Amino acid sequence: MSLTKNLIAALLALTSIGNAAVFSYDEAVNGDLSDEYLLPTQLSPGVGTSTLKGTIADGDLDLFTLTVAAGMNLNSIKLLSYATDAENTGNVSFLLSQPGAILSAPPSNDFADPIGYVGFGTWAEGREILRFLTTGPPYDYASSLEPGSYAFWINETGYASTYQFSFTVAPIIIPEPSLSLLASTSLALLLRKKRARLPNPPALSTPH
Ligand SMILES: [Ca+2]
Ligand SMILES: [Ca+2]
Repeated sequence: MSLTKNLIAALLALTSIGNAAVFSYDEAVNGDLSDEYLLPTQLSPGVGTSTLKGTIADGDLDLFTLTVAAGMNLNSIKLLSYATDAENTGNVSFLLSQPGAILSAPPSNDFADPIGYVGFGTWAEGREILRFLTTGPPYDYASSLEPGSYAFWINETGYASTYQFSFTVAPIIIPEPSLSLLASTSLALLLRKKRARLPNPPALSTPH
């Protein structure tokens, strides 16, 4: 695909997401993320970096669905900040996720279905979280997530904690074939044509 075609594909992808823009969701301003697993808070990040800030404590569920538009990839989930009990700074909260618009079952401590998860705390501040999400497809240490909906569940069964995540989305770019690949392909075709034109070697006569 030429550079121009790649550019057009990126522009079409940008158009297809309509008015989707980066979001900045703050529970203190926009309200607590849903506790209802059948009605998770809907978030649709546009191209760029969106942020989500909230608090979680035992008894609270923070459930949201992130929808990555066609032609886009989610390339990063980063923990920007985390604060928890001052005397238990090693505490971790959990970010869990399944592909789909909602979780496959109500959130519970004995959630049976496969679900990607990562325990995040101060250890993860400023770090990429997406690559720590495990286990099971599509999360096996993936560096990006394809277009589609992903149900997320932030869980904390101990100390009240605050978190801030960023989500970065970018258009899918199909890589250009490299010049060296083009050159080697052309050379191979040329050699094949030349070989086809060579006359057959004379048949060896058998001595009588
Ligand atoms: Ca909350
Ligand atoms: Ca909540």
